[in-house]
Amino acid sequence: MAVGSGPPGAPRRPRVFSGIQPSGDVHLGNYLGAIKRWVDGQRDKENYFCVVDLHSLTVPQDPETLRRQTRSLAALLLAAGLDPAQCTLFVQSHVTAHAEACWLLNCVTPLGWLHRMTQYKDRAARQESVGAGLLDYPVLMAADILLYDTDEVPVGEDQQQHVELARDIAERWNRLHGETFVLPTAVIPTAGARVMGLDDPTAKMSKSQAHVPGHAIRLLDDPDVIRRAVSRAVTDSGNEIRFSDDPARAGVTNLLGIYQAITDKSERSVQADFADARGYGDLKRRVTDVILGVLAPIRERHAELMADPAELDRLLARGAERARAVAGPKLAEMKQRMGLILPA
Ligand code: AQP
Repeated sequence: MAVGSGPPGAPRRPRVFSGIQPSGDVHLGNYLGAIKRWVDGQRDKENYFCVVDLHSLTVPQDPETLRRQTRSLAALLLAAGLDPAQCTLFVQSHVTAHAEACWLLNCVTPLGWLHRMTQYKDRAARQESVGAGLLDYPVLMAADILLYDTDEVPVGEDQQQHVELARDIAERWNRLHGETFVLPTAVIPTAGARVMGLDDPTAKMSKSQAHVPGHAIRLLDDPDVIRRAVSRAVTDSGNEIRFSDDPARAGVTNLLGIYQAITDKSERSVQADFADARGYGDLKRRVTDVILGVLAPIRERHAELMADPAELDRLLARGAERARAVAGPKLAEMKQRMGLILPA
């Protein structure tokens, strides 16, 4: 069955859209908060997954590096288990409707809504000069989501506010221009929604820090690098292996959370798995084993896919074609509702 279609007369399957930026090195937080959920849920829904290269341009990029990382990320998503027969995988800039829809949505989005976004405030505070694109980032994200009549947006916790903004923009547009958009909902995983840095378990594991030794587990890291990073992860001076809300025990809770998100177990059964563990050294060894177990095949498959860039480009071209078939008519409807004339 073609992606996006169902048997004639069947009810519409829930539509899923999510994206990931090709800037920086993809880390375990990106995998557990987003990619793994995309892979696990792809059978039952109609899925659109996007390498959001236009979003990456909101901060300066080296062109050659960005091109390399865009292909590498697409290969990584396939290596992690996205199946082109179950989902539409494409590069954002290959579907020009995203940038056009962003402009139309800009014209109905109050500036104050954008100034309130916490990610904008955090990132702007870290930069000397702030481009308009950084402020506009969530409107482009709203365009990504709304063009596909998306019901569900599986993301990590840090993106929840942006999905809520997309919903607000959709509601405002529907009020001003008539019912056009489905109102999307963020789907946040119960485990892995916020993987914390190994070097500082009070701060989220983050791409912009992924180069700092010991901060992140990058999906393509060597097993030895991963072993070393986990063995040096910040914990505390105790020896009790259980989940806790105590900030002083955030390191152990983070390691248990990683183990839980990978194994899909409940907190109770994760704690049972460690009932016989001898101290934090044992905890770290077992967490390393499950991480390596899931990442080793991904690394191997990624290398195979990268060895055939022409096939990868063909897959992405097919994905973009399928995405255009959905986004194009929605953009035309937006233009028509705003009073633009369509070319003859
Ligand atoms: N630490 C995390 N835990 C769980 N989920 C996370 N995500 C990001 N960090 C974590 C989720 O990964 C998806 C893709 O994110 P993105 O492409 O928007 O990522 P980013 O913003 O480039 O990456 P970082 O690491 O968040 O970068 P920094 O912090 O450097 O700006 C999203 O669903 C996101 O929620």
